[in-house]
Amino acid sequence: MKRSIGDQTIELVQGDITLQNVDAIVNAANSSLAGGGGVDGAIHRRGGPSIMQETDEMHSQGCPTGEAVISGAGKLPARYVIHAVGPIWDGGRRGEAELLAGAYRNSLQLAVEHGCRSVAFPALSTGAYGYPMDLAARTALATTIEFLQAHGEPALVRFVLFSDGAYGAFAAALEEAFKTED
Ligand code: AR6
Repeated sequence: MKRSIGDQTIELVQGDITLQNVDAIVNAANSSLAGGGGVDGAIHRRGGPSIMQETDEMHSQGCPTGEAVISGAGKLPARYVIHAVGPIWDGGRRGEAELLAGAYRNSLQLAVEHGCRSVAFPALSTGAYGYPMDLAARTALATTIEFLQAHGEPALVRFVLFSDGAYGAFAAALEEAFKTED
C-alpha cells in the first residue's frame, strides 16, 4: 500500500527490515545501544560486527529514549543504520506517544542530514517494548506525514511490518490519516 504527499511516498510492506534496499534502515534499539533481540538482533547478525564497533566508538554514552543516532550498515544493503530508541509502554500516561514520535522524527531528521532519499522503519516499540500496535501505527504515520509536509524529504518512507497484524494496523491507520487530511 502506498500514499503520496506531493512527490514523496509513504509505503507499507510486509517483510524483513534487514533486506531492504534503501539508503537507511532504522533499528529498534535500546538506550545503551547494547544490542538485543527482535529487529536489533537481526540487524547486528546480518550486518556484522562493524555496526556495533562503530556505535561503541561514536556513541559510547548510548542514546536517550525518543532520540536516534546513525552508523554505517556493515554488510547490509542499506548505506546507514539509524538506531532509534522508542519508549517502553507503561500504560500510555508517561509520555510514551511523544517519545515514540520523537524517535521517528529524530530518525527522519538524521536521514535527511545524511542525504538519504529512502528510509525504512520497523514498527518501533511494538515488540519487546509492548507498545499497542494500533496506537503505535497512528503515531508513526502522523509523525511521518507531518515531517514530510514540513521538510519535503526524504522521497520515500517505507514501513516494513513483520506480521499480518502489524501490516493491517498500519494500513488502517494510513487510510484514516489520509481521510482526515482531506
Ligand atoms: N524486520 C521487521 N520487523 C521486525 C523484525 C524484522 N527482522 N523482527 C521483529 N520485527 P522489537 P522494540 C518487528 O522487539 O519493541 C530489542 O531487544 C516486531 O514484530 O525489535 O522497540 C532491543 O535491543 C515488532 O513489531 O523492538 C531493545 O532492547 C517490531 O519489529 C528492545 O528489543 C519491534 O520489535 C526494543 O523493543
